[in-house]
Amino acid sequence: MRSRTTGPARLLGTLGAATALLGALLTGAGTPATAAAAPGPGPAARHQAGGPGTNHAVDDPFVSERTSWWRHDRFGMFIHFGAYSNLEGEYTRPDGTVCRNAEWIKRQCAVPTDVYERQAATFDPAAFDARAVVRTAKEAGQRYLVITAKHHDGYAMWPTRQNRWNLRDHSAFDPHRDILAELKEAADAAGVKLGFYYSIWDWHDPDFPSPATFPRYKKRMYAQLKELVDGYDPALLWFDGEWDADRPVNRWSPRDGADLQAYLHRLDPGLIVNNRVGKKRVVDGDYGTPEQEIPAEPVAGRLWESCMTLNDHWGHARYDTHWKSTATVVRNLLAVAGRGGNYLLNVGPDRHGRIPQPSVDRLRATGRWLAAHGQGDAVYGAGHTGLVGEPSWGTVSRKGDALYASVTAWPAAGTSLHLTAKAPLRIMSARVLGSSRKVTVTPAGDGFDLTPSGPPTGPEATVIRLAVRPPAAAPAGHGTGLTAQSWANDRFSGPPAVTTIAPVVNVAYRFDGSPAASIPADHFGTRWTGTIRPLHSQTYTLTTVSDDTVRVWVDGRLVIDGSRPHGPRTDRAAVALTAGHRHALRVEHTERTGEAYMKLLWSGPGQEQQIVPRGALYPS
Ligand code: FHN
Repeated sequence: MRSRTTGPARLLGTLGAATALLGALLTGAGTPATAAAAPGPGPAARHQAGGPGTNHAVDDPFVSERTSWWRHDRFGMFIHFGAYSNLEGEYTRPDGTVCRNAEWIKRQCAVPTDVYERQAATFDPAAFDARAVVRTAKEAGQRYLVITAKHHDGYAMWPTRQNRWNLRDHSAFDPHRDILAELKEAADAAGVKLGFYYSIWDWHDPDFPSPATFPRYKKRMYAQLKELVDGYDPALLWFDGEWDADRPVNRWSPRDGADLQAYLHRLDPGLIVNNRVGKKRVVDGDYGTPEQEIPAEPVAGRLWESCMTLNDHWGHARYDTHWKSTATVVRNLLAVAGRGGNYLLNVGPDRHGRIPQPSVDRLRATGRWLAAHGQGDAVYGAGHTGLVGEPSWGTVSRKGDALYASVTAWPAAGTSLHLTAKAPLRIMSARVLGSSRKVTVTPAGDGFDLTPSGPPTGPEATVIRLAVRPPAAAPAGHGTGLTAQSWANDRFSGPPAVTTIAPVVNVAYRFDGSPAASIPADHFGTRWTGTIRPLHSQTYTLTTVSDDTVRVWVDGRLVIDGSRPHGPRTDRAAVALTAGHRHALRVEHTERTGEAYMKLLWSGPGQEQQIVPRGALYPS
């Protein structure tokens, strides 16, 4: 976030035994990059596009300071609140029939625009209490908030100067109030991060539908985002409405996403942005956004956050009483943390601005569970271990030298829970959080049997804290990176135009960048050579994120072959490496035309996914 006072913001007039396996698990699931669309709007003159020599990758989101709070906090509150909330999920048509929907009610119920605008003019969320909202999030253990600043209906929840379709100029709400400013003030006071949801797809803006006027819409969108960043200093922006849609046709392109990301990071280098800033691809934004689902394992090549409703609607629907139980919420949160993700759980305030009591009750109960017996340690600052397999009886997260086995299927008396080790591992002790009952740990087959005694501590989950001694590691490396040779052609022909030492393999040239100012943005190639030195003897997963082509050799063997030109995608290879040994490494990337990316990550038992760090890389 911006290094500025963040006081009340006011809008001025902002991984058992390693198996020796060297093979390739090529998973080239990818979608071809779409052609570069028309350049984005001419953002303000002072924000020039990058151009040749620009690498838009500013850091590794898996380990950077910029994302550290987000990766630690794990659990956020989503708030869907807008003009649609005023209808509370129901629209009675002139013929007396009732149509039900929440935040999509205007479109799904074919509410005529003038009728929708008239109802919005009566919107008066006078009971919206920012401190109560933040208090509810804190009590839930939710450490960041993401509120809809503008949903698909285009209605702005702040006093934007770009139109009069907003809570200040088009409602019955007190024109002296600004709910985003109130929320910013309350969040700052409570030490809770604030983010804004912003829909790219806009059903209301008259310039959105036509190709001729879409640039004018984008210019207004940039201006609104600048108002939000300058006026409220958000920690993150949660884009949505990026997909190819109709009514109105959504012309948002990968190029638009690239331009917008560059613009936002020039506005605020500390900003975190989700993948819907572009087209929800592995190269867009800082993290993926699976919705109403939890990935079965860590997501290749990127951070991720599952967003979910508490009932079945995002916006308020007064008839929807299908609430998730507290146990479901807690178990979802533990599963998300154990797979290295975040959980963004939604509330939909009613037309008065109040969070429904059933939401508040479940959120408070979740917070009480997290606060009890240190059970929150299984979530906050915890992540994917890789040292053990994910069991059928629950989930396991890791925080330092502790594993948190969160049991959701408690064993019958005298029976045990099996934990498969994926690397040499010693369990030094085991105890149930919230119980003095004994837990016996017995080496068994490919891992350990945990035999607890006594009953579970509750219906949500019972957490067994295992103090572990992870596999011995080689001394830390002092690598300086790889030799990087780049050519102004995609055939590596002739002498390289540029040779440097690249600390890591982490490039996002997008549409306008290239390895050097002397190399044009299309038809170039880079070869990284040197050695990679792991700390552990184990099977690592090497993951590449690339566009247009990639090849990776380890100890002279081709382990990733993405030589057919492709759009942004991930490829993976399982590679056995020896602790402290310097394995020969060669990576080749070429760019034909359009956008270009190349990242090399690793993960494995006890190694959370990250871009292979500089200390493990040595130049040829
Ligand atoms: O269309 C929206 C929907 O209304 C809601 O905002 C969700 C929340 O992530 N996002 C879109 C559907 O993917």
